[in-house]
Amino acid sequence: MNFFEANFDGLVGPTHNYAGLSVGNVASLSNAKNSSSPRQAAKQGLSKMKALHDLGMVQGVLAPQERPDVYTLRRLGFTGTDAQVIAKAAKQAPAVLRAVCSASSMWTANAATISPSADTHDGKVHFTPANLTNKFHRSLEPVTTGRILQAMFRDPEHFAHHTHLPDNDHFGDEGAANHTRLCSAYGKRGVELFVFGRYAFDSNQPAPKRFPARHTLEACEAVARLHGLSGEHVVYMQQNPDVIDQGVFHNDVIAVGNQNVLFYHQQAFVDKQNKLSELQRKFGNDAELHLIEVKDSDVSVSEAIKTYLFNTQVITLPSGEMAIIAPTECQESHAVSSYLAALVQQHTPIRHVHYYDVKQSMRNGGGPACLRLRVALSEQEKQAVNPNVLMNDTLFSTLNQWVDKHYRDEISEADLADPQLLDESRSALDELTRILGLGSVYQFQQG
Ligand code: SUG
Repeated sequence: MNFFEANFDGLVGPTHNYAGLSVGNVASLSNAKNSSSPRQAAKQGLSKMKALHDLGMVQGVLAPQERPDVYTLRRLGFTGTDAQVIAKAAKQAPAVLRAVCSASSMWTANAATISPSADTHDGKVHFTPANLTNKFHRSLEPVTTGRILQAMFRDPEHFAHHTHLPDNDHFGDEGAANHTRLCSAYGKRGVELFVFGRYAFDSNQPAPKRFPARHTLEACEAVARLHGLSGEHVVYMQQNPDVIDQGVFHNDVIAVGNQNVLFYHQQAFVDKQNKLSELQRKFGNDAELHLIEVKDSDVSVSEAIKTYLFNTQVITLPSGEMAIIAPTECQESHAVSSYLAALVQQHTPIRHVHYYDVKQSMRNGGGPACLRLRVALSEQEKQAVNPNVLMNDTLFSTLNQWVDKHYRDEISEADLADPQLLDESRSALDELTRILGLGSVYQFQQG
């Protein structure tokens, strides 16, 4: 049977803005309060999706969420009409209003953790939305994420959906940003590598001191249990607390993997040698496992954070060769672009580098890999995916026109208080659910 990896990219929502909401994420804090361009952001994202489609990849679209989230403002005691709720929040709690306006669901690497059917006990593809408890603005995402994923992957014969983990920092779960599946081929049972930042129930274990570790070991173990993974095919690795303290808030800022390649920085993990040996043993001998370690002397941790060298997508092209999909920030750095130019000449499956401009997202700490959720599928499972969410030339032009019709060119902090933004956002999303055939996934559509 034919198996491949599909990428579902987050479509940037109409309220995309820079609010400085993510402590520990250097780009988010340093661009706080700058004005943003939702239209340009959405178009940059769509161009990347189209480029991957044109490379022969299966590419899908994951819809954004309804923002501002007036339902949360109501839960927090703001009353009146929607416009009054927003006006009161703007006056009394502007920081809360900024948070409920975030378009952060665009980073779909944090939408959920997915285990393909080859790895799970019942032969279904399993989905667990991430609870994203560590950041208030992101903790608003999982319920709608779950609804959207169910509207995309409906068929219960192939797809199993779980509720997000309990909403508490003990089970802080950031989804696929901290999950990498290594395998000899997409349809063969793989090793699922779960990376966590701290132990929730053992304060004697190492943990960062400056910035939060968002994801716990206990959350990883719970997802592995829910997905029915066998312990012989799972590895848990802890992120080096020192790199979290330098701004590596997710593992996908310092490591990325695909099939038989793990590409990571020298400083990424705690107890690295032992853990990589365990990974090698569990991976088996079906294929050569390429552990590509980038040394400090080649690219420093701070350069990796600035350029997002590891927030690249490593993809397998239809030819079987691998390509790295990198942000233009990598091209602009001498150290990183020379490293990548040398890498594609070496004896590894990675043969090509392609650079794309996703600067609007990068300014909030979201590179190419943050924008995508990977789902390994068989041909039969792909047939069961809602076909309207899959990228093609027509959908690309329809979505570009949709963005032109509904999105603003620019948003500054003051615009978030404009009640008109909610109306614009709702009409955009209402039309989008028809384009993508999602049904009524948003609360405003449910009355
Ligand atoms: O969770 N930024 C996101 C970036 C997520 C990147 N995802 C991955 N690495 N997979 C975050 O920190 C910033 C929003 C603001 O400041 O306006 C933000 O939420």
